[in-house]
Amino acid sequence: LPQHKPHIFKSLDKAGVLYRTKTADKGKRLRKNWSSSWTVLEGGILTFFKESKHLSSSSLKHPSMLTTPEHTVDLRGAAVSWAPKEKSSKKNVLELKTCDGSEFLIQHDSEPIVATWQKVITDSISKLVRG
Ligand code: I3S
Repeated sequence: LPQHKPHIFKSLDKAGVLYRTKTADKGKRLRKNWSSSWTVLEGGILTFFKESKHLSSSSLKHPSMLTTPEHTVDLRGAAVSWAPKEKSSKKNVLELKTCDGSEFLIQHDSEPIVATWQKVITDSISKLVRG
């Protein structure tokens, strides 16, 4: 895994599978479309990769599909918090708002997993503020 490309993983903060949906794009509300996603936090950027159902035979023939980000979120000026109840009927939901008016909901059935993501995203945002 990381051994052959250590420079890429040097500043990896966290990675894992989360459930997520984008709910706004530059201020425009979007219809929710929940899906699971391989999620990577690295260097102030949160990247949601396409979900594992895309790891089909075609993606094995075209390996670039395996690494195509679906959303790349710049955390500079972003805010993350526990989502208010009315945002979703799901449990353990985080709301991430970017400075350009995009919004995401992030969820996992495990509370400690979501709490850990909240902490690492918050830490990353404050690191960006400090420069
Ligand atoms: O905020 P909403 O509209 O209750 O969100 C639900 C919808 O996105 C729904 O899809 P349809 O609009 O195709 O019915 C999803 O299946 C639900 O998961 C969404 O609600 P939750 O409470 O799970 O975020």
